[in-house]
Amino acid sequence: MLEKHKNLSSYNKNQFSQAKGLKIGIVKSRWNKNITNNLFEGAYNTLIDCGINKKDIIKYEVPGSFELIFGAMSIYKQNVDAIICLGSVIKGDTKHFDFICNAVANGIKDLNIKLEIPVIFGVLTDNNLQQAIDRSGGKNGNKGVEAAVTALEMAILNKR
Ligand code: DLZ
Repeated sequence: MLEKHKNLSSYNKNQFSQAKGLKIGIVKSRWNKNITNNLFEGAYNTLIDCGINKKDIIKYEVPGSFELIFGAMSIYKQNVDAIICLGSVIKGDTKHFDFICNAVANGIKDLNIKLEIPVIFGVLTDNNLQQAIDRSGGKNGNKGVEAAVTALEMAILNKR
């Protein structure tokens, strides 16, 4: 079980010496934008820190997490080496949370089967706003950083 306050966002950039020249797509959802903007910042800064050129980071924005799948399909046409999907779904009073979470997780899984590049699930699925804050640059790190690190590792693996 995840330690309650563990920060999982540390990485060693030396392991990404082969990342130079990779082209990475980031699709970010606008819903809960204070959270997703922080996820984006974490992912973007991590890519730059690991040697990705600014011009090789392609950014798309979509209305909500449900649209991340279509957004990823569109960004794929830009010949990217990996796609990072960033969203934040926060539980409300209805079943919407379950439908969106399941659809997005399954949709991104399907893209990983269909496309020949990795598509990373950087979507927070939290019970409340505080959990989302804690995981988007708060005490539990930044899921955007983790998504970027995962994208680089998988893109390098795919190039071998
Ligand atoms: C409708 C909706 C709701 C209730 N909650 C969220 C959320 O917490 N996070 C999120 O990313 N999107 C949410 N949406 C919007 C849906 O993802 C989608 O944009 C709409 O259902 C339109 O397809």
